[in-house]
Amino acid sequence: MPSIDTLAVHAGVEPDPLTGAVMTPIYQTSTYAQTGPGEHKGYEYSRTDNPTRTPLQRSLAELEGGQHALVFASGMSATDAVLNLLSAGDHVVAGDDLYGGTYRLFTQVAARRGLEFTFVDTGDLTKVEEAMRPSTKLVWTESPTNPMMRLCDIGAIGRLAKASGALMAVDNTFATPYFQRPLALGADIVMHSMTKFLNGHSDVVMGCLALRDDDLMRRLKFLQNSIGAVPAPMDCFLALRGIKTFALRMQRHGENGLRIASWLEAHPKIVKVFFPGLASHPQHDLAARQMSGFGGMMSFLVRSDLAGTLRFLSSVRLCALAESLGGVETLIEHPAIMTHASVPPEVRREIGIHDNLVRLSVGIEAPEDIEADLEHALGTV
Ligand code: P1T
Repeated sequence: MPSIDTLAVHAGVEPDPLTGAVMTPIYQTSTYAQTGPGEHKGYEYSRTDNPTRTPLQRSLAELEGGQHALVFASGMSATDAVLNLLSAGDHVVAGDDLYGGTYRLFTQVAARRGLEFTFVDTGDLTKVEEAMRPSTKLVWTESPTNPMMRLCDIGAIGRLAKASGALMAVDNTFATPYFQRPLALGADIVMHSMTKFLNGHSDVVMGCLALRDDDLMRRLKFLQNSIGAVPAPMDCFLALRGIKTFALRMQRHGENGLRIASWLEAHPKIVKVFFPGLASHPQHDLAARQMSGFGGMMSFLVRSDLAGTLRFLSSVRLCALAESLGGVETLIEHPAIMTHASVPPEVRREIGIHDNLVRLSVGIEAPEDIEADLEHALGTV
């Protein structure tokens, strides 16, 4: 199998059959002329399939080492498609440290449809095992988690889920297939917010699911078409273009991530850095075993209170103070006020989202310039 560097450039994409165009055209059409009722070239209606979306889905399947992939209008709608495999009364074991929007979808939307959730630290296998019920149909994990950067043993949880007849899904947004391949480790479904590293340019909102099993694909494809939360052709084009440089970008995110995490850890204004590539991370060994690198995401505690932390965040110039992550530019944010505001304060405190916690998505700029910006802003603390 070609390396991921080659897959990023070529997987799924063929020259356009009509013109030879090397870049997949933007098929900005909702419908397709049929020669007779039901006689068509494989495309009937763009909610169902679109020729700019098809190569993107093939590319993502190959990048994740899957057989299939489906793209959605956002990461949240990709997650919702997985939840729609379940019925009222079914039970989900989910990580207790998740993106705030995922927690909101689970507790405020899916729970109203009758799904039941137990949130546990998926880094503790015993807790996952204890949470399983006969009605458990899905184990949902993030590894590393957003924003505390905790890991779970994907292979071990995959075996546990399989033994209970449940599906295991991994939100692989932070690690990306460049550093972690959950399907090969034993997961059934990989989910991505493609808004982040896969597209990489902070100009598209999109989600995807990658998987191996044909029957599961048939069920999810039915849901993709039935619910209709599909991305537009233009966005599929942009994502295809973003993926061309995916491997290069991730290599640089990884190098910069390790350097900035070490720099922060040595800084007197920083109490603690959460980054799986640091020897101080409690799951560093698991990270080294399960991942081929550590990416560019980290969080850290500023040696200050809320006011000092907000002063620091308002003082950055190069880093963008913004929600989201995984763009070529460095993004910094305050989880308690921004991305995880929908998690109740007592739950936030329990998982470690304190008022002095900052999350950093290290971009591909020169690392010394990122350090200089952080140094300047930390001077206000
Ligand atoms: O924003 P959307 O494309 O719908 O994806 C949701 C999502 C799912 N999973 C993870 C791990 C995520 O980080 C996100 C989106 N996260 C942010 C916007 C954020 O700043 O954390």
